[in-house]
Amino acid sequence: FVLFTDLDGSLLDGMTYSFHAAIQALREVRARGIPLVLVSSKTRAEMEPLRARLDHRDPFIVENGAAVFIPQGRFDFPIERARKRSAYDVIELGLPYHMLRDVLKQIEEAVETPLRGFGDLSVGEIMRVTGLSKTDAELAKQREYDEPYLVEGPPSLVAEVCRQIIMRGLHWTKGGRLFHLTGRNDKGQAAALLLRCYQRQFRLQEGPIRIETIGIGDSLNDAPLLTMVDHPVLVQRLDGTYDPDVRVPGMIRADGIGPVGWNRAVLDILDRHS
Ligand code: 2M8
Ligand code: MG
Ligand code: MG
Repeated sequence: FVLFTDLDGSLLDGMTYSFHAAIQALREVRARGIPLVLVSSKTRAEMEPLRARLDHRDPFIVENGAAVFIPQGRFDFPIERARKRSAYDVIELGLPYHMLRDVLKQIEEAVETPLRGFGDLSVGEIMRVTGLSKTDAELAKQREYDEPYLVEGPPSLVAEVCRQIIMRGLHWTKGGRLFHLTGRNDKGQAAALLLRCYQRQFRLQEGPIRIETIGIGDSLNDAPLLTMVDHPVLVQRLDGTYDPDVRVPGMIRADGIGPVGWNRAVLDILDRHS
C-alpha cells in the first residue's frame, strides 16, 4: 500500500486541526511500513511543523498538487525534473504565486467586484476565516503556488469568477472553506507522479509487484486524488454530510467526521488486507 491523504477536514479535524482521533490507524500504518503521503492545500511552511508533530518522514505534496517534496535519499535513484531545496528534492508543477496574484487582480477588474485572496487578507482576517492560530495563519500566508480566495456575492458571481479563471487557462477548486486559484496542477497529478517513484523503487527492490493505493479526502480539491487511487475514501464534513461535489466511482463513504472517519476507514481497509 501507499496511503495518500488530505489534511484539513480529513486527517486533521476541521475545527481544531488535531489528528488525535486518527492515532490508532496512524500507528497501524506505521507498524506496517506503509508510506503516508500528505497531500494538502497547505503551504510548505505550514506542513513542516505538522510533520514534526507527526514524526513524518515520507514525501508530501503542497498547495493543491503544486509541488512534490521528497526528502533527499528517500528513493534509490535520482529524481527527474527535481531541484534541490534544503533537505528535499522538489518537483514543481504549479505556477509562481505572483502570477496567480496578477490574474486575481485582472479578474477582479473583469467582474467589477472585489475578490479577496490570502494576499489581500491580514493575519487576523485569515485567523477569523479559517480558525487557525496566529502562528499558523502566518505560515498559511507564506504561499508559493496557490491563492485561496473569497467570493462575496450571488452564485452567478461565483460562476463568473470560475469562468474567468478557466478562460485564462488556469484552474479553480474548492477546499473545506475556500476557493483556490491554481495553475493547471491538481492533487491527483502530483500523487500519480509520486506513485511512479514508489513503483520504480519497489521494482528495484523486489521485482514487479502492484502497489495498492488508498486516497482520503473531504472536499472538491480531493476529487482528482480520489479518482487515481484503488481505495478512494470520502470522510464526513463537520456537519456530518458528505461533500456532494465529490463523486468518484467506487468511493467509500467513511463513517465519521474528519479524522474519526479516517481512523475507521483505514483500519477497515487494512483489516481486510491482512
Ligand atoms: C486553506 O485550505 C483549506 C483546505 O481545505 C480550505 O480551502 O478551506 C489553505 O489556505 C491552507 O493553507 C490553510 O491551512 C487552510 C486552513 O483552514 O485553509
Ligand atoms: Mg480537506
Ligand atoms: Mg486540503
